[in-house]
Amino acid sequence: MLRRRAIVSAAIAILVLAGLYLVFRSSGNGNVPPQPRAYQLAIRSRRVASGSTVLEARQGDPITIGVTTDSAGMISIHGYEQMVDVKPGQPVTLAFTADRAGRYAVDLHGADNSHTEVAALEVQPR
Ligand SMILES: [Cu+2]
Repeated sequence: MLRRRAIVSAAIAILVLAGLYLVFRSSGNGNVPPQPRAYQLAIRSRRVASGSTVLEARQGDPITIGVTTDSAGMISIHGYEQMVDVKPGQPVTLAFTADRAGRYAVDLHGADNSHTEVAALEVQPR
């Protein structure tokens, strides 16, 4: 009888371990550690003159975005409440964690009251 109980216990242990393996394996990208992302945008005449217009990240990644412009105003990432004043030729940096998934407009709010989406931040869910 003891031997049979030992066999049943071993079978249960194997099933539990197999289940745990499947659960952890299927969690996929959740196991990828956050990866720092750095972007540089040079904006001229309210357009990205150099740099990417789509800033890609995965949820949890630390992000830095360096920006230079040829006009005064403010760079704003709606939905992330990230804002920084810009002046012609003076580099500024936004630094934050991409803690929300989705697509967010990176806007130039001009001192002349213009409002232009110059790029987009795209954050993939983790
Ligand atoms: Cu805006």
